[in-house]
Amino acid sequence: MPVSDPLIISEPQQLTADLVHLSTIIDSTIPGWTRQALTEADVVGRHWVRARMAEAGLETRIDGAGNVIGVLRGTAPGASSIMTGSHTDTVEGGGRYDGNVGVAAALEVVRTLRANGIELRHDLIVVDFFSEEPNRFGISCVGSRAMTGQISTEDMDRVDSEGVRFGDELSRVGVVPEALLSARFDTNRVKAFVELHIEQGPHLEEQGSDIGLVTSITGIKRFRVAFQGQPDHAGTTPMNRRRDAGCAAAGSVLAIERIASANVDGRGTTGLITFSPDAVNIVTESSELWGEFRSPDLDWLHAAGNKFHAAVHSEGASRSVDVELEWLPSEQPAVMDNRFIDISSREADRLGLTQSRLYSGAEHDAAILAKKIPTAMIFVPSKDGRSHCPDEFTAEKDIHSGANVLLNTIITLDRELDFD
Ligand code: HGY
Ligand code: MN
Ligand code: MN
Repeated sequence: MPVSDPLIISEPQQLTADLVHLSTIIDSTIPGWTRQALTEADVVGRHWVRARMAEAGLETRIDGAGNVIGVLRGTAPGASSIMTGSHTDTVEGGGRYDGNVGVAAALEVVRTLRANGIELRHDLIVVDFFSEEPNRFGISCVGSRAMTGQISTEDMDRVDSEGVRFGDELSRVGVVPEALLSARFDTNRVKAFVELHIEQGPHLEEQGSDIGLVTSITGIKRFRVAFQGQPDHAGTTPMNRRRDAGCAAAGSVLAIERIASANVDGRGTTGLITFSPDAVNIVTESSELWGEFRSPDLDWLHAAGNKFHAAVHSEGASRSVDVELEWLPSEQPAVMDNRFIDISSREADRLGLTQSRLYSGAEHDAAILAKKIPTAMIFVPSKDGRSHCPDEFTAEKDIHSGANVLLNTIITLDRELDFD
């Protein structure tokens, strides 16, 4: 097979313009760039993405799980597909690049293929996955889980701290739970998934690499802990007569830090904590804590979970505080496909880009899809390793380099791998 020069994306300014436009569809009452799933801004954003897909020449639809899908038909009727994409929902007060880069770059890949008259043999499916970031019901990657049958009826019954049911909240934004649960793809027909994403950490910048090739994606164990003590007067109740739920929660926060710090790849975070009542002169009656452990090592994650279970019960028992520990939907570490990594590596070389291999400490739809479909991820550097904050930044030239690697990886996958 003749090896031609790598293709270069045709309209990098369009890719940049798409990112700029997406950054205007936000909840402007919150500092940073906020387009959280289950909000109006997210609905508007995803419809805008669908319109851009149609302009790029894709057949578009929104599936039962809220995923925005565009298909560029291949030349071999009935051939299996290659999939790419990412997400456009953000965390609260997040940045402009997390997820958005992978969706905007996928659109530019399609425009470039068409502008150069290149027809793939396989269908190319571009997806803006619904609700990638963890929501207040403790569920992340909702769209990719639905697409691959990794979400259940029980998940629809999860409630937030106000008692609102997840299934009801989905319906409010037009995603019908029954349709979500049956939005499953025939994953045997999708032979490759490739996602471009910002690194969200400092490794590439430290290494001076243009491109990151992901070897595996971290596993995650998320939890919610409810502590139930007793409200008492803050001045008259001796310290040894208290059932202080706040202190049990505080001890558990420090246990998370202690457990995770004991391992170089261990991560432990308390993301949310509440005390009730909300008063300076009442001993805390109840407290709720949400957090997570992460590691690429499944055995470490299990061990961290066991240590945390022991720690929260000991923090409660020593204060006569009742403890309820709930494990939320978690994710096992995901391994990327070595053949695909090698193809992206070759393409990065041909494009004259420097590269490193690394594991991802961030979660991605790719981790969900990798459980069913051979998958690869391409990273581009994040300034100062910052992400999930308004300062998140990736230089335009790095995004364009990443889009070029994505483009040529897809072309090579289409040509080299025998999918059928
Ligand atoms: O939470 C994560 O790691 C990802 O950014 N959703
Ligand atoms: Mn994120
Ligand atoms: Mn992301």
